[in-house]
Parts: sequence; C-alpha cells; structure tokens
Amino acid sequence: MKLNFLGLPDSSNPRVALVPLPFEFTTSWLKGTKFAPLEILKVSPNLEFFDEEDLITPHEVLGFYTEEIIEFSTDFERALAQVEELAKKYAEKRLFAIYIGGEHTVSFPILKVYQKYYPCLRVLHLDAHLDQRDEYLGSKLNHATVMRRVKELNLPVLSVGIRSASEEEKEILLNEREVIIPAKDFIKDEEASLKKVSEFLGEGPSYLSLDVDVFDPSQAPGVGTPEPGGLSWYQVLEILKLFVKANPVAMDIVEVRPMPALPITEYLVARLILKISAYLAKSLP
Ligand SMILES: [Mn+2]
Repeated sequence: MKLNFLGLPDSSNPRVALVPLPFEFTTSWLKGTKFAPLEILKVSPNLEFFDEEDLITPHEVLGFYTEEIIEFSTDFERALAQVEELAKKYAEKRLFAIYIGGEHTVSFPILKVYQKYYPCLRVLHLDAHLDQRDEYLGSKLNHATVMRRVKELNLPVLSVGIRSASEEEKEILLNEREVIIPAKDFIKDEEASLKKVSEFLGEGPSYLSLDVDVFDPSQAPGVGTPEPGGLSWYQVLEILKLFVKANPVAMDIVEVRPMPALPITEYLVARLILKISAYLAKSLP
C-alpha cells in the first residue's frame, strides 16, 4: 500500500525519503504503533505546505519520495532483515531518509546498516526513557533494550529528555551522566543543554532517533508510554535545528500510538517532518 506525504505525487528528484515502518512485535503496554505510519501520512495533506518560520515551501525545494507501506513478516528476525533491506536502499542512495515507526526496536537494524556507510556516526536520542535494559521480558532486542544494543555497536549516543528509568539502569544514570540530559535539566537550563547537544554532534555525520514520548503528553498524548514532564514543541524544534547543522544522514520517528478520536500526535509528527524538511531545505547548498 502506498500513501504519499502531503498527498502529493513523488518528486522525480527527491532529497528526502519517507519510509513507513509499521513494525510492532514487542510493545508491552498500549499497543497500536504499527498503525502510526499510515495515520501520520493520512493526516499530512491537512498541513499548511508553506513554512511560516523560514518562509519556504519545503516540497518545492527538496522534493519528497514516500516509500510504500511495507508488509512485515510475522517472523521477528525476518522483519528485522526487511528493515535492514530498506535502510540499505536509502543509505546507498545517500538520500536523507525519515523512517516512520512503529516501535523503537527499528533503530537497531537501521543503525547497524548506517554504521557501515558512516563509521563515525553520532546518534542523538530523544526519549523519555533510556531504553538501555540488557534484557526485557526474556528478549535481548525490543523497545526497552534498543539503545543498549545500539551502544554495543560502539556508536556514541546522547540521550535527551530522559525522565524514566528502571532500577537496572541505575548504574548508567550514575556513571554516564555526560551522555544523558534529563528532561528536568533541559527545561531548567535550555541554553546549556543545547550547547551540550551541539558539542556532542560536532560536525557529524549524525543520526536522530526520536521517540515521540520525549514530548510532554499534553502535546503528544498518542504514544505507547506517555510520561509526564516532557519537552515542548519549541524545545524539540531547537534541537532539530542543531541536528540539521551536523551533517544529518537519516532519522527515525517512533512509538506513536494513534488515537483516532484525537489525532493531534499524528498531526504533530507530520508537522515535525515538514519542519525538519524546512530546516534541511534552508541548509542545502
Ligand atoms: Mn520512550
């Protein structure tokens, strides 16, 4: 099935690819993340295509290509391989890809692929949760362990917006404070936090893994685990601006759980995709 972002035909010379990943195997509480890519694409034609901040129309400058909505195998390993195949396709093209989950687990197969193309990749991780358990419900790879698996690839990770952790992650909270910016620290001193993000990213290349529960649930209630006390829309936009400056190669947006009666989270994500496109469009040579 294919549904295009903004309801527009695919560009013949796209600079941004949207890759829907309706991947859901390990969600533990509120289920439904596999419906997110479809619902996000469905609300997108309702956006204003013009960006009021940068005064440009991103699709005219960049051109979008939307990949068709893949049907995943019911076999977990096979589905991971399908994610890898798609990531390889876009990493090879050197096209900025926005992977739309699905659950957070997809970041691991994507990053495994991107690391081969960009060995010095830096991973900016926006999330309410550390996602660094070693094991969860008997499995090594799932939404609660994914960033630990990513770190085992020897990729540097900076986690921003953290406000929930398991006891198992206590040592990480204590020993790895330089690569964690808790939500309350970010909100207390935004300037210092943004500086830390910018220093971490350096000149890139950079990858952004955006778990939508980094937002405060008052702005993005449609997520699998809505944690109170999150970042605001404008705070996340400031982070996106820094990411775009650090040779961005791809990103994922994960963990949206659509609420059909209240589609504000899906709309927020569609808007976020257009926002980051506007920032990319402005920074293109
Ligand atoms: Mn999370």
